[in-house]
Amino acid sequence: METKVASTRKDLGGSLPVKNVQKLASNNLKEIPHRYIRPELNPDEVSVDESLQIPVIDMSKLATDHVDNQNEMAELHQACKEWGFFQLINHGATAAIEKMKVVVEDFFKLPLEQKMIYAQLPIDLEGYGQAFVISEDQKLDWGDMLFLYSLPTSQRNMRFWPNNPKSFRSTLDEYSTELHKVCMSLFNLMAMNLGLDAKKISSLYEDCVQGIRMNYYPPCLRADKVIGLAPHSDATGLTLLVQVNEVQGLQIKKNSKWVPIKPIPGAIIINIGDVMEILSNGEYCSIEHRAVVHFQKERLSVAAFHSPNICVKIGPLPDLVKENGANYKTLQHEDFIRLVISRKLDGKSLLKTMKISK
Ligand SMILES: O=C(O)CCC(=O)C(=O)O
Repeated sequence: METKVASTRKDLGGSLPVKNVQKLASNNLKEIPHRYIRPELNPDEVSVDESLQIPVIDMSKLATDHVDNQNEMAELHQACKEWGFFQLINHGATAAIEKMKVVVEDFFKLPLEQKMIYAQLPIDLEGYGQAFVISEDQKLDWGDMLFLYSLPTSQRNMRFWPNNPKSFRSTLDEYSTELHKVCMSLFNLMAMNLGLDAKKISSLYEDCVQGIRMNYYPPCLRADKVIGLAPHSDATGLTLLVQVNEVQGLQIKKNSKWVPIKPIPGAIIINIGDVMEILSNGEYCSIEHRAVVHFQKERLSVAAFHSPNICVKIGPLPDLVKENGANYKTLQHEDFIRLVISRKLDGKSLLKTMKISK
């Protein structure tokens, strides 16, 4: 199927340019500029229950011929329904992930002017900069990012793909392929768990849009007052997140508290996005999450977002609309993306817009 992604992507909107945070943080600031200060942050909202952790799913046990297959499939279904997040182990993408971590760290170590070669353009989300800045007085995140569309391959804009470090492009290419494979396998398993034909969901992702967001969060002396990435749910189908260094920072909302996630070395953190919640008519849940920063150490992560083909309408799958009817509206994919890009990151507000009140 031919995709229309690149031809439409440019006029879907972008983000206002803001200061580079890595540079700002390197200035030995005595005071943090007020646009980064978040008065609403409340340490009491962070869970201290160490036993509360997202489920761990073993991909090798999801193989049809594995003795634990049925159990693990049930665990996966439960994780998607109850948590919207899980850690995936034995996924087969370890080599690609390890190489990716190296080039991402090396990229963010480059001098600013070398990174700025790949800076975002005003009407485009791709490139080095920040996303979801829509007004001059909006609070800002304590972090920079490099965002690239990696799939479909025909639509890559190499203008934004760093060739420093030298192996960046080939490494990202391999990473994109390996994570896409994992994602498609998960879609097939999720479809079966939802009582659908195995290919029902993955077929919507033929020539899917994969975007890779590399996050760099500098240390901040007032880490208690700033946020690395504001609370949001992902406007995609599935996100595959890899923590690059050993510094933790991901927190997810559970029972009105922020639960700090402890990544298992080598695991991929998977989360259900808004599109998957909508397709499943609400059976699977997209969970609000945020990234906090460390007061002394930098933190890096890589998120791979997977959205259906741009020709696919975003709405509940007819097979999953039961007697109570559709719980979400159906939109053309491009209209859905426009809605996403025109907003600042704001918890689950996008899903509220899509929900049908009953
Ligand atoms: O850095 C993290 O752990 C979270 C990243 C994330 O949520 C995103 O890039 O959308």
